[in-house]
Amino acid sequence: MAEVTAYIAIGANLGEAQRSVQQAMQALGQLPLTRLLACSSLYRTAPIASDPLQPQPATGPDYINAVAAIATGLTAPDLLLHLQALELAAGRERPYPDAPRTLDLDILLYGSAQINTAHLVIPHPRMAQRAFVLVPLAEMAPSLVSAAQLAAVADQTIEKLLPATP
Ligand code: PH2
Ligand code: MG
Ligand code: MG
Repeated sequence: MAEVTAYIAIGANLGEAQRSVQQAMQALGQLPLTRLLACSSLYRTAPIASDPLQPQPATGPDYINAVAAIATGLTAPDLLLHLQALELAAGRERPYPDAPRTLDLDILLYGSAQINTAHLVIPHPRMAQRAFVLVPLAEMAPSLVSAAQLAAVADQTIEKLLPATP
């Protein structure tokens, strides 16, 4: 199968979050049929509720977020399975929606694929609402994010923590 460029959002806000994000970047490059192409800087971000209609603001510790670009021969469903295995290996538990987590790995884009199944929706359906995705993605792939998209999330708290180290 031909290689596809995929963008993966990485997030953690439990345990040694910075280390988890950096280790996840390395682990992505070691997946079968996969090379790490680029990593964004690491960002510290305030928690955002997944459901924008949720009445309570999101609570919990700040996140460390980043985005990685990979070239992969894995299919999108196989890539998802590998990401879930990395999350589990990092001690991920899911006690309730948006619970603080040791590691979250979300497929943002998989080439130009549009996928809509029960387990996988690509492009990621909430990426355009999230500064913690758009800002690191724009750093790595400016053509994928418009100025209007960045302006729409400019009220969200995000601070660059560490420069990119692939
Ligand atoms: N992930 C979520 C929900 N909210 N907020 C921030 N700042 N960073 C995240 O990675 C994040 C979030 C669901 O996966
Ligand atoms: Mg997520
Ligand atoms: Mg996730």
